[in-house]
Amino acid sequence: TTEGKPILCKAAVARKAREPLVIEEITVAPPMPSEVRIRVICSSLCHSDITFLNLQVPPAIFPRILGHEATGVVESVGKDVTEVRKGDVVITVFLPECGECIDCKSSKSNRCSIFPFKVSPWMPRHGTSRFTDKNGEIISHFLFISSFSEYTVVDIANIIKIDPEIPPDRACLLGCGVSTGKFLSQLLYTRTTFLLKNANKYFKHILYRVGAAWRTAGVEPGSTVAIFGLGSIGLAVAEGARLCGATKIIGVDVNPEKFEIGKKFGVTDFVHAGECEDKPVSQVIIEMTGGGADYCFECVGTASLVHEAYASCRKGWGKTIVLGVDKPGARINLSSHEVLHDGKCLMGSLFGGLKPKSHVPILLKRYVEKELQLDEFVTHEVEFKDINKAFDLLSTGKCLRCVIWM
Ligand code: CXF
Ligand code: ZN
Repeated sequence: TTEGKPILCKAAVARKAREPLVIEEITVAPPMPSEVRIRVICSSLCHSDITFLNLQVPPAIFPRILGHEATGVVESVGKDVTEVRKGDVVITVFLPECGECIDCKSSKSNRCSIFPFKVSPWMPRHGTSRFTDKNGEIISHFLFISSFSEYTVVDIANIIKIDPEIPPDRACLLGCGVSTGKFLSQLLYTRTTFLLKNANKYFKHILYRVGAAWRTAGVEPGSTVAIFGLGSIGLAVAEGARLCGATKIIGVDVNPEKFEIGKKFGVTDFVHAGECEDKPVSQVIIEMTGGGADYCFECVGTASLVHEAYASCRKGWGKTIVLGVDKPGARINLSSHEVLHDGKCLMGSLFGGLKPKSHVPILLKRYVEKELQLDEFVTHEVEFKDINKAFDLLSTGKCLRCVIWM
């Protein structure tokens, strides 16, 4: 048994900014109290992995093991771990949920205050690394997960036990990007349970959509939605908006091929950014919606696009939601008068506002019941040794999710 001992294994190490990952032998220390060591089965690539590989100035940190959307098997557990045991199948989530603090207990928040989210090089609870290279040098963690390694150590606050029957290459998607976009449909679900006890099946379905829309981000039937960026997050948002009954779901992307795939998720109209005859995209959307979309979602991770999304939403009640991840420090430039006069709402949403431990299992259940799409996000898969191909595919926009098999 390897329990309590260091494990020698292979990991893809980010050694230098903008350079391919290097597969090398590393040592993974045993888990400390409340931590779990897992054997990674597979891991999907999220755009944040690329963003942080490409960082050349602080908070850039190298060497580092990237990767944060993973499915794995528990190899051993640290002291005080009762939630999972050796052999359990788990997925990782970058957002911690301790379940005990005032924020975890509140239904209004997904921001644990005991383990506040940050992009740290260390483990959340003990503030140290479990990885060393063959020269004994410390390797940094990423988003508390670091799944581009055959073995990794993750805090129990970042782990969700799943049904081992669920395909690992689908479950892993829910650790970050796809869940972030799915929040509309998730909220939809929680709203309905009590409303519908006695309704028949068909009626249930209708109310279930209506109730959700009414309660949450407020995407009501008949509303208009504009989605900037049709990657995994944007497409997941489109599906949520469709379930909420939005009638016009405008997808905006620089790649016109995204319209075809977008239709499968609910996109009804397409704006080809960069080809709008000198008109800003916001102007085009204002014309298409007779004054601005009710809900705009920035799903690219470009600060200037947040401004464009904000400008595209309707004065008086429009709501813009930032889901994309720009480089740390990127600024949004809004004039105080524009904000004052417009009367719009601008909000950010980490992990789509989902509470990882409570809500991800609901998303998984809905996937199993064929109510939510996951299969359609996986457009590519590669073996671990070819991990750099996944980076090429995603950074050139050729894939949605690429699964890396260990
Ligand atoms: C993101 C969330 C915002 C900071 C960087 C990482 N999460 C996952 O991709
Ligand atoms: Zn991510």
